[in-house]
Amino acid sequence: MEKLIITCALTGAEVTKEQNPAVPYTVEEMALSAYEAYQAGASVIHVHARTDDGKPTHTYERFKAIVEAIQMRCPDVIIQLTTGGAIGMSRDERLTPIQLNPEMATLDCGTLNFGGDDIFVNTENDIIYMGQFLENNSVYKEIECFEKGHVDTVLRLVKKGLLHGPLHFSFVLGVNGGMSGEVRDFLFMKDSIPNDATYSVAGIGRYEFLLAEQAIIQGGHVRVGLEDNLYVEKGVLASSNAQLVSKVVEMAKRYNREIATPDEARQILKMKR
Ligand code: KMH
Ligand code: ZN
Repeated sequence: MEKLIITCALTGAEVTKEQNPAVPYTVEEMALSAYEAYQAGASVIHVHARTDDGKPTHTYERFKAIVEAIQMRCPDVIIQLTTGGAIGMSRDERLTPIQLNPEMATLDCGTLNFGGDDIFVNTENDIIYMGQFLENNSVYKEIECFEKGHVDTVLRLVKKGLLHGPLHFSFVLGVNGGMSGEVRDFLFMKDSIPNDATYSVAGIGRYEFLLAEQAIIQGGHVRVGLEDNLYVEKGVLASSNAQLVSKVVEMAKRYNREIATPDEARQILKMKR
């Protein structure tokens, strides 16, 4: 089996220090958290930006500061910038960090409820516009699918020649409003993508380690991190992003899956630059 690519989603846009004090906000906190996660075994760091007091922000300057601080501590790690941002941001605002010419970025591939009154809007035209923007700038896409209809949309757009491979999916399962993260949900998603596509699984909340284990067994890849889940086990807050990554590394050892370095991850994902 291929080596395991671990992505660490440091902070997202929704979770707060009130929920878990380890959630990073400042540039320094992000860089340190990324470094610890990288040391623990993460080869990809998924980045959102926050202001020092924790509000989601999506400015070029803030992303630049975060990217430079992470690159200083771990020069070879793959930095994956979000184009999802936070609920309510416009298409063009969401593409702002792409001005930094990142190696990889997310492309969210469908609209869904996001808890309460929130709707995470990704219309078909948004997907085409943002997807083509990434392709035209040679930014590797990680295709975020929160339910099976999102996978179908991507495959249809690829068939029409509007989006292109390599196809690397991220199944984000367990969002309030999206598909749940039971094993059968994951298997359905995994079996719905082309044989030559790659995938990673991000289980939200209590699904994080259940789905990490499934992905390890099935030859997929894994995303963990405080963006997705605040607990290292039921009722016990994670002390850091690295602790969540370490738990996956331990799990992988039990199934004899070796952990990919960033360069090995680039090869597995067929990233060219
Ligand atoms: N914060 C969510 C609304 C992504 O990073 O691409 C969107 C999100 C997805 O986190
Ligand atoms: Zn994200």
